Amino acid sequence: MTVTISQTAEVKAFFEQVAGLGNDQGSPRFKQIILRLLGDVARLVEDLQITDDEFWKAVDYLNRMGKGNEAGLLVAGLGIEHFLDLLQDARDAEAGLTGGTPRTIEGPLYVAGAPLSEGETRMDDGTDPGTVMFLQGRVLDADGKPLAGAMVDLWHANTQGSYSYFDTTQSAFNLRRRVITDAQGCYRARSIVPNGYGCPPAGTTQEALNLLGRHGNRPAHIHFFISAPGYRHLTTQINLAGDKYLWDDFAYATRDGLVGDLQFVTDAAAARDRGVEGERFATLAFDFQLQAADTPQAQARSHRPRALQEV
Ligand code: MBD
Ligand code: FE
Repeated sequence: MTVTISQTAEVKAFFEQVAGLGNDQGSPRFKQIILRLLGDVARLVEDLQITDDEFWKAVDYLNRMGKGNEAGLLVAGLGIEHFLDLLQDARDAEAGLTGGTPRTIEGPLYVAGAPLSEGETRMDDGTDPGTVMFLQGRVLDADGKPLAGAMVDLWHANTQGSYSYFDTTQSAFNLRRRVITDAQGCYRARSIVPNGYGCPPAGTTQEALNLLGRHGNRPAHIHFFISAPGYRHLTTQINLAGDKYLWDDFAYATRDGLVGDLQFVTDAAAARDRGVEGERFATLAFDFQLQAADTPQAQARSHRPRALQEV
């Protein structure tokens, strides 16, 4: 027989006391969340008959996860960050907010304060021997009208699948830039073709994925924050066609409408025209379409705590 006590008046009253319901200090919202969490954890422990060893292993896991700064990676790998997108999509559909480029997860590797330029930029510092990539496109409104002066804030990994700042061997802001669209709504970036990301093999996220029988890889991709006054902030990505993980992404970020098709060019004259050494480079064209903002807050990204690199 499974013994349960979580629904008894005594235990409920105890958790209410723990959650601060008996005082008028603190935050009512935080109290509400903690009360719910305590009750749900208690039910989980009872229903699955969580052993002491399992419980304390989980507590130790959380300590180790935090020490490795992997909480953001775990919520991506467990599909919770993607679930938040699905929930927002459903709320938008309910509210009649449709159209535009689909959103997808930010992930844990953004760094604020990247170099800012008008119209075009070069993202790589020249040290990575990857294939040169010319990325360009337009930012459009819901009717397809080009938006001049939009902010395109983009970041991606190097050919090792690593991101500058988190990979301290890369130069500051390598492969991270902000570009303001020109009068035709265009942005242009010269960079290198990225490789997919893999979770640190010895980290706590991979440890959990192993117990789920899953890998920790993402397809090659480029992240974007797109914003413009009067329009709804867009967090999204281009995931690259041809990658073996395109539709087998450990973070579930690939979505219809967010697949980018690199065109590889082998042409010595064209390479020389573009200032590329050798004869091979790649191009990628991708337009973004923004919804109109229905509130001022809708124009801004979430207040998720993010890394900020001082220069
Ligand atoms: C990444 O590069 C990423 O985009 C996500 C979502 C998670 C881990 C690494
Ligand atoms: Fe990423």
